[in-house]
Amino acid sequence: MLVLGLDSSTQSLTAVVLDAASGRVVHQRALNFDRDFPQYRTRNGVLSHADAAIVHAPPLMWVAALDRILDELKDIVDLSQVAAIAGSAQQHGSVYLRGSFPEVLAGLRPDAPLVDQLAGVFTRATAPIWMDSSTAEDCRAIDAALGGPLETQRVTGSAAYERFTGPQIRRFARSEPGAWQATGHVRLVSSFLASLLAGKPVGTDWGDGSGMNLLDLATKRWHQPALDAVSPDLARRLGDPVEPWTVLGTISPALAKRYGFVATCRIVPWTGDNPASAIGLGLARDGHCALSLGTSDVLFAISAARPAMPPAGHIFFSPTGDHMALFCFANGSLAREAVKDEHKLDWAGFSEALGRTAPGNGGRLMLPWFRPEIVPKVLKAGVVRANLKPGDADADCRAVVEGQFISMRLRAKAAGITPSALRATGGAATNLAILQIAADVFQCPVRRSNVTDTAALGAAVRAAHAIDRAAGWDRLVQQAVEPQLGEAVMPRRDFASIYALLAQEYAALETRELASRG
Ligand code: XUL
Repeated sequence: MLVLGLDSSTQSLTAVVLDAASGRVVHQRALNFDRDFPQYRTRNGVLSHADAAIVHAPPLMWVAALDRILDELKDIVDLSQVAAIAGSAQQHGSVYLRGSFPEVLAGLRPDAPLVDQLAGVFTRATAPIWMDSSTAEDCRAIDAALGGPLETQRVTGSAAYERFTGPQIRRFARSEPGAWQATGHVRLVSSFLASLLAGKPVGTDWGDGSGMNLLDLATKRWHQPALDAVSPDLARRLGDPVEPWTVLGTISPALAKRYGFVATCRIVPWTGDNPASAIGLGLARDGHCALSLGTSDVLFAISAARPAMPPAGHIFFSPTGDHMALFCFANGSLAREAVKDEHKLDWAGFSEALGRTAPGNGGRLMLPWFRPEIVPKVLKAGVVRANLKPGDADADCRAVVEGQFISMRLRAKAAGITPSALRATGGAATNLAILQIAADVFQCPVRRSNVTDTAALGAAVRAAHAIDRAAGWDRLVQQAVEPQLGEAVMPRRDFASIYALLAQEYAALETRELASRG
């Protein structure tokens, strides 16, 4: 028996097929949006806009990618053996659909491309995604309606954040009231794609739902005052929140026929890429922590009890139902790449530069705000350099990476998180020089996963869990995840005091800079 996990991230769609009994990865493949779907004109998976704060992507591109990857898979894997499908997607992005969405899904035909059948169903051709920071006004309004940012955070797990879905929906509703009136359904990227597979609109799981500023963490239901602060009559457009491990139903008959799935193939709710990655990295227990070094850099930790978070942090739910403390940094790979490109290096050259420079970088520091930053909140991009000479490529490479990890360490400390070990995923986790800096800054061992997309692996493990809950997370993780972990990169204790000092200097520089920006 097989299970399928899919991950629709910012830049690509990945599929992982697992043998459910042994946990062995049978097949893995990925499509890159820019390369494989040039007709949608994205760059790094997003559409450019004259206003840098506005970042959208075309939902039809995600549909085209889902159609293509299933079509390719059917020629390689016997899809009739797939007992369940789960998935994950970039968090926070929202898709706006006509009232006819259920009929369109129910009426899908097996013989025509999905994009042709769905083209008319959107009330908004593009979907705002997590990189969008255009909703400052909406955040203020939501926080004010709920009694201030701390109260919004207490109820929903996060203060109102620009990229979160509640503020994004609010902006759309007030700036395009006609299109909003025509909108019968709003879904996250995750619940939109799950709806296609299920052949009916499905609800949003708690894990991804907690990235909306709309879910009451205590009741796991929508928080009516938050809905009211966004738009009247929002609840019916969202559908009910769903348990992450529930089975939503069986696959759409049209898709079963199109790709050769059996009619009984179960559809499990999709979640966010970070909650799915938590499982794909084996974070099934209280206290487990990980770094995801992708388009965004993310630090997350699993906590059975609700963690006390500083204002910049978020509390989501992991697929096990535990809490998941999370900090998301917009300047992840993008910032590393900007430094690499500025000095005309390739990744090998970048790593050599890290090797040539000493931990602590002689006190040279960078606040790597190449684009608006989420943590700390920086709405206008602008890199800050201290003691760095222009053109010093080696020092710049170390400064960007050290700055990123020091910033993470500061937030972790503020949340009472002191990792005793870290797991790492994302493109940059393949770079041992970068992982060594993470180990030195956090002063703990770091193990990376050898799987390119741990969210897709986590999704496949979730599919296996949904069909055999008795197996329990520990056994599934042991079988499917542990064999994929690489050797630990060990911290060098000699550098503990250097990084303690540098962290203080970084914090002081950041405080000064934020104060000067007002
Ligand atoms: C998390 C966040 C990003 C996206 C990236 O809050 O915004 O990590 O999930 O896909």
